Amino acid sequence: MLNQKVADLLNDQINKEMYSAYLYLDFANFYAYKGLNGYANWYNIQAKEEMDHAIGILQYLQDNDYQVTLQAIDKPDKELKHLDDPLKYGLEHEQYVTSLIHNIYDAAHEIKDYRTMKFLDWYVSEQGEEEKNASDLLSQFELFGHDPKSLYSLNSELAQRTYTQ
Ligand code: OFO
Repeated sequence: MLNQKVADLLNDQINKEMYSAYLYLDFANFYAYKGLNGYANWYNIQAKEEMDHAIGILQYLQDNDYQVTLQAIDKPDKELKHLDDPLKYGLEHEQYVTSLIHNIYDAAHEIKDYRTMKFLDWYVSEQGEEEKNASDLLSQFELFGHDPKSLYSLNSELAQRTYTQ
């Protein structure tokens, strides 16, 4: 049986992961409109990964006999004007999600819920990778993105990303 507080936090996290997916679809949409299909591709795949994260938590709760309640997903609220806006918001957002995952981890740790801690280990590492990716995307853009030829190459590189489950 899962502790109620830990389980409720996990339940909320499903919504946060779905929101992340929605936010990244919004970023992809912005880039598609701007003609940067590589960046759009990167965020479309990121959105799929976020949905996988949500479903992973849903599955964990179901496997532990918790009755999941799905909540409404908020509208993405970032105003996107400049080409680097999604990259800046993306990094901030990943840092925020890391803090949420750590918060659940703390709650599990406090009550010696080793099963949930082990389950969350993957999410802790994943957040490390995602923060790094988000930070690399931003710094590459700041270094090279203002020159059209370099932006073309960056965009072409991001077009190569493929989705693996
Ligand atoms: Fe769900 O991985 Fe980042 O946000």
